[in-house]
Amino acid sequence: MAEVVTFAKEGSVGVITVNNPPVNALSQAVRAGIKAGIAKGMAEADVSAMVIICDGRTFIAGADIREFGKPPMEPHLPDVCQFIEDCPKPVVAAIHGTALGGGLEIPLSCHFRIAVATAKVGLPEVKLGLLPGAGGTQRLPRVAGVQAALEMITSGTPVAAAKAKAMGILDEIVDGDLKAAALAFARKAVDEKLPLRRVSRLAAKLDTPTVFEDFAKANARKFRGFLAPYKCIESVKNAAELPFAEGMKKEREIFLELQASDQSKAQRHVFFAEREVVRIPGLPDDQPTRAITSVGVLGAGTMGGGIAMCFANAGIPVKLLDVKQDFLDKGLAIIQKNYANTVAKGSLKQEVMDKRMSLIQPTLAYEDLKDVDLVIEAVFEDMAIKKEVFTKLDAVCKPGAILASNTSYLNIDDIAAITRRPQDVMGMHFFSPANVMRLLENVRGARTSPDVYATAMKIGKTIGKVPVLVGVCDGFVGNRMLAKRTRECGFMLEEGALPWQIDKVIYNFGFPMGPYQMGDMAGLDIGWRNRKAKFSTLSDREKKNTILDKICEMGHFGQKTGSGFYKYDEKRNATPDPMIEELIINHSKDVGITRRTITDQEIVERAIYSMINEGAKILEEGIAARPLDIDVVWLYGYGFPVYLGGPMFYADTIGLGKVYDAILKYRDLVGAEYWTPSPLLEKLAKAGKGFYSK
Ligand code: T1G
Repeated sequence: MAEVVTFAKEGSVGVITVNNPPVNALSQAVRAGIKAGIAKGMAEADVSAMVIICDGRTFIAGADIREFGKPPMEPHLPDVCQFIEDCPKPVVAAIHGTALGGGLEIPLSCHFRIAVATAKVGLPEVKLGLLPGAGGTQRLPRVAGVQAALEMITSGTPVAAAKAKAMGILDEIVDGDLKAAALAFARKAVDEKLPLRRVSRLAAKLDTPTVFEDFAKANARKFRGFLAPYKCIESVKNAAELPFAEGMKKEREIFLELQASDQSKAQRHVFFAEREVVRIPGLPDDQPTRAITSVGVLGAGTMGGGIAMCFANAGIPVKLLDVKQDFLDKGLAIIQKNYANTVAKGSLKQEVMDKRMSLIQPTLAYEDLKDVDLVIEAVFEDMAIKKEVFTKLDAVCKPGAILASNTSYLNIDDIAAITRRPQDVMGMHFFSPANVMRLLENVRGARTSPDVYATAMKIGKTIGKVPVLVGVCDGFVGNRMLAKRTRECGFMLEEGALPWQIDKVIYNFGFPMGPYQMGDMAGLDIGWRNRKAKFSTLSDREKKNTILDKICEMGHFGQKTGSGFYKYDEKRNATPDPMIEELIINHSKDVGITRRTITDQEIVERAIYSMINEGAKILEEGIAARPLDIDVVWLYGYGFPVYLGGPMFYADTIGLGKVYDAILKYRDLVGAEYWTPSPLLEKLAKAGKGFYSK
């Protein structure tokens, strides 16, 4: 295997080059190689200074995350950093790409730091449920100040080189060849006897005496439920209050505590899952795909407009078709408003908005879709209409064009069957708002060809989505599992819970909001329409659970009508509605259920374990290939808390044995019709295994 770190002399400068593709992660060999390089430069009399630089597309992108959870191997990164800082000869870090995590902690322990203008530097450890564990929380405040360090470390967001220079992190922005500039800087440091800036000897400037409390308070909502951000604040506080060595010692203790935490294990799982999910088991990574250079979108409504924006944002021209001009006008007006809002917020330039708008061409004529490579239909959720649309598309679109439906639950195989090209038909289920939500469920039909769904996975990534490949069933993966949570929450309303209790429990579990607040926001009429559409498939008890029907029959659809499960003031602030409480209590009487106290724990178990059990059935049926597919659906489509890793990872964390026992408990309480353990879950639980530890 090629050496991951080399040492070479360029005149009197020792150049330490890291070459550990794909991102120069700080594996044990890289750490040892850097330390050996510094030792070599120190020992050789004709070496007067050193440069640390990287081959490949980026400077070091951090510790090797794959090593976490394994026994730590020397040399430990904090020690390598200290070794660099203590070097009596100038050491210059030469940065390109993204210097992240340990990849910034190494430069912070160097005496000088230079970068190309396109470089970015950051400490993203918090996104992995960690904190910078090699001096980042102690050195960054010393060069950039406490407030800036708190912002960088708790957000994990990298900063561009120019801003990093202004913050005092970088000494120079380089034009032209980075290595040549680094050699020149190193020689200058020697010739001009520049004092070696050892960051650990600087003081961390406090912006205000209460900066830490103020920062924690100001970010409470964003940090809700997370452990790591607060530990980051604690460690930066140590940098301001303790001698460097003590601060480092405490940083290490906190790092090890976080690394061992369930939250960090979950967040590291998510990091790899969102990269693994686009790989389709059984298909080679280089599976041929079809070129998508132009797209047609049918339906200029909320979903169609959002989908059109996704492609325009990626520079792909879109033909947006609808049946009436005023539908098109309305749709384009909404798209225009969405972009204008982003421009107004300063996160989109006007000329970019204009370019994107120009890429979206409205049309009333199917004929205009004859040359597109992909069509995504987002018309009314009615099978007859879908079949009519696909018949027309099949007649108009060129051979090889992919025809996709955005349906959230209708059967893709039935739609494909009315075309002459079932192998080119699939589902591409976007989540509302389509231009914002990152999840894309790519639904492969029984006859969809592999290169078609491989194309959908690839184009999904191109437009910035996290695509998950799923199979055909009612609700695919996300909505099928959501239906179980909805059912159980509806039953608990009948049995003794109230909407606000359930919402509080689900919110405190870590979701952005509870199911009833969510329903009021989306519009109860949507759920009501779905319930009526599926009424024949419901069980007797579900049919008799008419709480939602009663609320909707009064015209209470939620925020948009001023009341739903909650009452809303003019600012849409929600308060529990006593009328709803009375309606629910009377409903329990009507269906002969004696209300009882429902504990918060029961709410968590019935809402979440019902989904876990359904997820296990989805795995058994092959609707999802892996548990990580299900986790990614819930993380990116429904706001499942990332620090729990998704429903299947969470199940492993609490233990499938515990989940299984609870399922048996609810089978006795609620009925086997709803709570029969999935055979896969039962087998894994009895074997003491998990979905991930087969
Ligand atoms: N360790 C191991 N593998 C990594 C990795 C890492 N740090 N970063 C990326 N990879 C793999 C990734 O899994 C993928 O593998 C391939 O590289 C390309 O990545 C002590 C403790 C650098 C911005 O959190 O943000 O330092 O799927 O698809 O879109 O204080 O990777 O091809 O097999 O993401 O161009 C802190 C994490 C670590 C940075 C590049 N650093 N990485 O994005 O490519 S903790 C991070 C990224 C730490 C110290 C602490 C991105 C990227 P595969 P990719 P990309």
